[in-house]
Amino acid sequence: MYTQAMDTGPQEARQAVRSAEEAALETRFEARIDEGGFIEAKDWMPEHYRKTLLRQISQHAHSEWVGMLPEGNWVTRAPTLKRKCILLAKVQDEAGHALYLYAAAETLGSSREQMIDALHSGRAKYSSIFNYPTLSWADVGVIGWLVDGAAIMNQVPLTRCSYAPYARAMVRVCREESFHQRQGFDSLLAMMQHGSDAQRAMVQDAVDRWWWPSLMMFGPPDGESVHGAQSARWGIKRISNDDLRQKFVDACVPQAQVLGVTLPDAALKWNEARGHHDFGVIDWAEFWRVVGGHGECNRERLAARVKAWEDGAWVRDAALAHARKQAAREQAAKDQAAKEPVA
Ligand code: FAQ
Repeated sequence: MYTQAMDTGPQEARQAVRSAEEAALETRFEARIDEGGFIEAKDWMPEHYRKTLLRQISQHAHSEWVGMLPEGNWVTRAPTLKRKCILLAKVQDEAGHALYLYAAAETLGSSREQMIDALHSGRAKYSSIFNYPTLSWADVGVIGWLVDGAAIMNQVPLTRCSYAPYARAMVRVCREESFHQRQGFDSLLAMMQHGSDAQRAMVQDAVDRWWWPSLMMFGPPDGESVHGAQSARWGIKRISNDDLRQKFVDACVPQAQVLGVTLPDAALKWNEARGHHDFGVIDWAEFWRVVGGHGECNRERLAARVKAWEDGAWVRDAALAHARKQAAREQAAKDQAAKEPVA
């Protein structure tokens, strides 16, 4: 094959040599994936692998970024100073997660501006869960318990993702998410054990509204997951959408018992033969409606993000102007030092 290519024109010959080189690189890449190794930002990778990661990591970053809004809504209305401090720290953590993830996505060749523009123009996705409203203080606890709980279930396997910058970001994110999950559970437990009947009813109402959307966070059923099989083959996703969802349901049932809340699913019951809980049918039409931009809060969430970005333009401009001045001062000092005679 190589010799045949050499017989053709110079352009085709170059292409054939390049593709022979690429084939060798691809073989090395596949071998590294097969042995469970990691790919670093500067390593060669197939274009489809790069694009898949960029899609998933930027969506993940957008989710953390938009995910600050539903809880941020309650910072000024937290019931005690302690809960307000915890909530402020949590919302700041989510901003930090978005920043690690945008930085990881940037290693794949997209700029922060391009990603933000894709989010603001509605071209990029973010998790469906953040398009539901936070109607009461109990929603904040339930987000910690269920939403952060689902996020951890999904993200712990991502600490072993084949793309090393994403895997490393996930280690820190998961540590913080597990703290978030526990603060949510603790807040709900306080209301359930020491609260009034009205507060207990408020917790149950929040659980009723957030349970099914939390199950949707894991994505469509495996049979309809467009990217699932290829991402599993590349070691990006280590556990499938349905298997993660099942693990989440199994973990939540005993936690709900400790809290004293009822999960809103009449079909939920232990299946001895499977060693798992059976659960009811998810409303996938609702999921796709929300993903498609028609959830209760899609418009409000995007408008809030765009406004924050526009309102913050002067801060970015000031930071850039400061950096430019600093660099000019450092350069002037270096130039001056170069001019001074050596003693
Ligand atoms: N919402 O073929 P698959 C958090 C899309 S962070 C919206 O199965 P894939 C922290 C999917 O993108 C929560 N869209 O896709 C926090 C694809 O569309 P595309 C976010 C969804 O990528 C807590 C199409 O459906 N976590 O909560 C959703 O293999 C509290 C077909 O789906 C992550 O992003 C959805 N729920 O698997 C913050 C984790 N599900 O791209 C604040 C990383 C699916 O072709 C407060 N991401 N889609 O246009 C992942 O693990 C994966 O991307 C999945 C989807 C599992 C989400």
